[in-house]
Amino acid sequence: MTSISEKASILHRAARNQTPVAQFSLSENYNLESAYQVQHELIQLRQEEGFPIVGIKMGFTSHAKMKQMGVNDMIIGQLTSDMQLSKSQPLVKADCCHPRAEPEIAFRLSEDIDKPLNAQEVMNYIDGVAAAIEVIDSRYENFKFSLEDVVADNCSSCAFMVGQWCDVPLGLNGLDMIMSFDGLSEAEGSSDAILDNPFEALAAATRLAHLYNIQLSKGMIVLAGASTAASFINKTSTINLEIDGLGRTLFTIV
Ligand code: OOG
Ligand code: MG
Repeated sequence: MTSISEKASILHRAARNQTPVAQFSLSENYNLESAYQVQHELIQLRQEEGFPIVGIKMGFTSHAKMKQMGVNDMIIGQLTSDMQLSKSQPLVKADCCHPRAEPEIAFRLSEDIDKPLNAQEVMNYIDGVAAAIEVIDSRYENFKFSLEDVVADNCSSCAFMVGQWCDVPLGLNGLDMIMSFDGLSEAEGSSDAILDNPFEALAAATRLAHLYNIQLSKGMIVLAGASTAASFINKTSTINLEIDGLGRTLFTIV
């Protein structure tokens, strides 16, 4: 049985050395509560390296993602500054274990949120929406995990790129999302795949953040979760995401 702190330091080392480890759940039982405690300690280690929290991410908000990973519950993870790719900054593949890309929608918080809100209410707490690509990279061997394992591993968070912020539209339904690898369509989805309405993902984020003591502060970025299954980044050198009415974002891989 490994302690909370041991799990956090094993996962932190796995990420920093690009060496996946065995899932904890194969050798012991632990619950979601402890898994979130591991996540908090893991994020603490990143902060001690000088990387503050810049946002949060939702996971498994679409059927495509749940089916791909064999889980059926939503999860929340935390994004630190070292994960955010700035404009024209490439993703360094050698810094990852087995990265995958996901087409997402990002929100920017215009105020602190300290209570659970519904999909109507959250619209008053954001001042920007953008196309975003998330790079996930499980620190577990073969990208396999239980719900507790993936929560402990900060929901496989690795890197993300956010496009130009747009004004908040009244609705985010029916937007085509097309992710291309080197100019060829790799994954096509609709914003409807994200809980039938991406604002629902933001509402779910306020609930989970409240439940697991994660702060939502003004200026933070919230990733709503992928609308399609994730795609392995193998020999790809450019990833582009185009969303109807929200513009595009892209980055290169070196
Ligand atoms: C967990 C992260 C899921 C999403 O957008 O659904 C996620 C994983 O699949 O490794 O980021
Ligand atoms: Mg994601």
